[in-house]
Amino acid sequence: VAAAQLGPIQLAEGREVAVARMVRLMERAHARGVQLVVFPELALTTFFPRHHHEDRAEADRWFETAMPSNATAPLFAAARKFGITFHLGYAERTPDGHHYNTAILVSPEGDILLKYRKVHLPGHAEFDPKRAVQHLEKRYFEVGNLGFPVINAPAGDLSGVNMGMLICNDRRWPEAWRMLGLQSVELALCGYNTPSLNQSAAGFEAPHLRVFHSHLSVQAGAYQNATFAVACAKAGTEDGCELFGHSIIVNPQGEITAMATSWDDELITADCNLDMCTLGRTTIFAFDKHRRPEAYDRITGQVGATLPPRWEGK
Ligand code: CDT
Repeated sequence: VAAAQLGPIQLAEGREVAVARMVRLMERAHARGVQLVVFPELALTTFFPRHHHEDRAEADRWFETAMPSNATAPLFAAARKFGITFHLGYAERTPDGHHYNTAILVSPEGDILLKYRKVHLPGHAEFDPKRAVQHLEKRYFEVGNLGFPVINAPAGDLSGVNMGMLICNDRRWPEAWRMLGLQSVELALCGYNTPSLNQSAAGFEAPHLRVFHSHLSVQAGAYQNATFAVACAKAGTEDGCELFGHSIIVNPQGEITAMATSWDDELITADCNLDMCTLGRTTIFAFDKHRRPEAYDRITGQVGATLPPRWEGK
């Protein structure tokens, strides 16, 4: 598998610029024997939720209304030519006018094997004057309505791999990973766009910890659900805002087996022996033997945290 990290895509650059770069990455992937390529979240354009459009309809220009489209057809053609399965993140506008932050998994034949719409939308819905850079995902996207699907589908030499998807902020939520784990996921695919600086003006967070938290989340999610994971970033300075890159591939032990080191277009690859998923799922994380859902009622019954009762003394 490969994570095809993308360097920045500037505001003025059209989809054809990004797609041409992505096709070049697929050529390189093919030359290296890769069978499945993961592209980032919202891979076709700049990370537009950093820009405020008072009129939401103006943001429609960032959304795809068809997949494939004229602009994305070269990706599908390259997949067919090279026999590569690929994962693509993009902004989706449905025929009935709904807007989602979406990812698809596409077979070499061009079939959409799986579609996922982002559930955990970070940021805010209204312009925030305290922020140097906006993060308006809650303005432009609706919460995904497809759950966390996993599909058993052919990939490369294998007739069936259990594959599921998360998108960016989802990777920080153990509930999302567990939804995949409960469907025996073997390969979790996740695209992301994460700024190097926390712009919420709510306290200092060192840039190196931002990368650490991203890796920590993916490594923990992979380990606790006995799955491989590919987390693929957009990287570098886009519209003056820095995205931290550091794409990784992680094995079911939670180890990083490949990591991007540039802030540019970069292909990282790793071999995934799916037998490695067996140890975790038959021993420490044998869900059927050890999970206790009757004790987890707060996980689905509650959104925010309550306060614990006060100890009253003896
Ligand atoms: N794209 C995305 O989900 N990014 C978030 C950053 C949120 S900062 C408001 C992330 O969790 O990486």
